[in-house]
Order: sequence, then C-alpha cells, then structure tokens
Amino acid sequence: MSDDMKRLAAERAVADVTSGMRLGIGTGSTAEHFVRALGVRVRGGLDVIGVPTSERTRALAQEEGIPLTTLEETPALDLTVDGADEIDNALRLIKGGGGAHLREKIVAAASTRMIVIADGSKCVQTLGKFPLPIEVVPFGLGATRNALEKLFVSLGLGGELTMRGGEQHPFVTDGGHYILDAHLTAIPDAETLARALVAVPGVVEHGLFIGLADKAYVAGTDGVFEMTA
Ligand code: ABF
Repeated sequence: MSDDMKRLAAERAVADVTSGMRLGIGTGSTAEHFVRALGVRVRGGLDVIGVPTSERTRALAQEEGIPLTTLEETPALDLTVDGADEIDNALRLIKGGGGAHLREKIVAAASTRMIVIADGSKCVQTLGKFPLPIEVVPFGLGATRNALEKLFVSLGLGGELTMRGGEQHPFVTDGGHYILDAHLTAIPDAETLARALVAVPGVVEHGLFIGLADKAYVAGTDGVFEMTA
C-alpha cells in the first residue's frame, strides 16, 4: 500500500520532467520509483541528463539507461526529485535515513527547483520524531559527539546520539564518513539548529533541508496532493 503511494507520488514528479532538463536524482525507495518511471520515459525518447545522489541510485539509473553526468561536468541543474523522511507544512525536511543526505543536499542546492516525493506518513506538524542524521568525520569522533551533546543541551533539546550501524561496525557513507542519529523527539526551531550544527567541527552535513524544497507530491489514500513552499 505504502509502496503503491510512493510510486504514485514518483509518477507525478516524472510528469513534470521535460526534454532538455538537467536532473538531480534522489535516493531511497520512493526515488527508486522515480528512476524506474524516468527510465520508461527516457527509452520513449525523453532527452534528459542526471546527477545521481548515491552509488545505489547511479547503479539503478544506469540499468534504466538514463544518461548520467556529474556536478563537475554539469554544475547547475534544473530540477532535483528526491524522497524525505519527514516533511513539515513549510516544506522543511528531515532527510538522511538512507545515509545519502550529504550528496542529496549538494545536488538539491545546485538545482533551480526541488520536488519532494513521499507517502502521507512522512508529513508532520513538527520535525524531529524521525532521528536527525548527522554525518561526521571519523577523526575526533568522541570530541564531535561531546560537542553535539553540549549543543543539544544548550538549545534545550534532549535526546541521545546513536552511531548508525552500531559502535563496532559503523555504517560508512559514500563519502567515507559516519552518521550519528540524534533522537531529539521534536525540533521546534529547525533553522537555529541547522545553523548551529554546521558550526561544530567534525560535522560534515546534517539532514535538515530548509529552504530547498519548492514542492512536494504526497500520496495518500485519496490520491496525490501537492504542497508548495
Ligand atoms: C532519501 O531516502 C533520504 O534522504 C530519505 O532518508 C529516504 C526516504 O526514503 P524512502 O523514500 O525509502 O521512504 O530520500
């Protein structure tokens, strides 16, 4: 059911793609529906070029015959289509549950427009129930973790940090970093937290996407509805 909804949202986004577009191509199960539906249109003659946001997406896009490029060759994109873990009413997002938010944010920021695709379970009043992914450099991990814990206390945010994959076998991102998931429960001021996180040495990127999404296609039992920023 939820997978059908993800597919419906993805198909709506594919309908917004036109020939000549330079695309950012997201990661995750919803984005995979987008890649497959895009592949069908490409094989039907749609002329686009895409930058994948993960090695996983690159492999699938190649299988689908979608022409790919890089941000070195094509530094400005027209449209990025990607999933999300949480979406609030102002189209602020939490992303990174799939571990790809560093590349996802670079690609989204290089795009004129970003469309989010999701099923209705991703919509929230306040961000933060989904653990916030924070990508960190392995060097100095203990110090970075302490600094993050102090930051959360100073902002009145409770919650613990857990190492993605476990302390013994941490998950390693496409960029060779680790991910600390912050279990904050609620993030009442996402802008302040986003600014503070990037100022912590050792933090590479976090999963708060603010001011990047222009539109979301959200699929529920009554069909797909559109949210705009
Ligand atoms: C990517 O995939 C991520 O930023 C987000 O974590 C996740 C959403 O996953 P799914 O589409 O599988 O629910 O978009």
